[in-house]
Amino acid sequence: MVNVRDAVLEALHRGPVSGPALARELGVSRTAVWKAIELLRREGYSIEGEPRRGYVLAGHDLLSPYEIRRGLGTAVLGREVVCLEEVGSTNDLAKIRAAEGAAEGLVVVAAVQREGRGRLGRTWRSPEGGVWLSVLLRPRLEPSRAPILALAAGVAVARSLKGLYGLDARLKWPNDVLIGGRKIAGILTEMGAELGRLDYVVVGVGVNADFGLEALPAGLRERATTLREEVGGPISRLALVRRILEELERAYEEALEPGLLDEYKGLSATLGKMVRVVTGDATLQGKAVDVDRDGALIIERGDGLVRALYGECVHLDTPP
Ligand code: BT5
Repeated sequence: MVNVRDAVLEALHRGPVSGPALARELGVSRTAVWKAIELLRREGYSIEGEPRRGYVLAGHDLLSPYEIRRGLGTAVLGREVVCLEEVGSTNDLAKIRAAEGAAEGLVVVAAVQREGRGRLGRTWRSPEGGVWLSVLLRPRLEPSRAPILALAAGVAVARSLKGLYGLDARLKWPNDVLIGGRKIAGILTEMGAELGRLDYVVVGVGVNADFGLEALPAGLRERATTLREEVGGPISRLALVRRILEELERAYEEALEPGLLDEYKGLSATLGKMVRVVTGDATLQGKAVDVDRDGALIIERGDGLVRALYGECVHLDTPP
């Protein structure tokens, strides 16, 4: 038996259609069509009834597994999609699902995160209107090579913002995404390893998308920006989620090729700058001169070259 709701939704996506025509096409009663329309309206779809054209699906930005997967150009990412109105952190949920054995390609999306996380125990503000998502990967990689996936994710987000909005995103090492020096997106990569083997990598991506700066705390507004501010109009989270998944899949496939690292370096806002990188026990200061194949930042000091594998990077010649 056809699921009338799904069939009606699919038909509405194709274009305006009258109730009687829909009923005929689906082989169900007009009441069944009408009930499906009401159900979809309650779910949040805006469906107008126009005298001549029939039912018309108006613009919407619903984050649902069906909408995200519809026309999604990926083979692996998004094989399973979980959408939530609210969650603590999409990364935490993806990690729980990873431990339970979920397959590669799981995507978790939330409209709001109550406890969005940044790197090194920091907080990530995640108000309504943003794109907050996590992707589960199960790469065949040495754990020590995992950081390269974080760089690849940065490249993927930069490509998405360029492709959809023509914005010139730059990457602050390791992978803050900046527009005009202000942070628009952040990436949190977490891994699970066992016996020297990577079990999973969860790539969490947060993009300040369809909200204004006033939704962020005053202390962040100087250093942050959002797509709504940059583009000057509403942003479709749905289109952005799809694009990010497509670009993530592509960058993930290319992660081990030298071209990706070159592209990362070309997008870098850090290389060539004087930086200070605070790692757990050391502070490294000097000129950022390179990023190596493990994703480490190479810093030139008076006494030679040093590597920073992780840490908080501050650009010293521009305001942080
Ligand atoms: C990051 O950390 O930039 C990684 C952020 C990853 C967020 C995604 S959302 C989906 C997934 N689920 C999660 O729980 N997390 C991931 P870091 O480099 O540590 O930057 C954190 C710092 O950025 C904070 O200390 C603030 O200064 C600043 N910040 C916080 N929220 C921000 C926002 N919405 N926009 C710009 N800057 C922000």
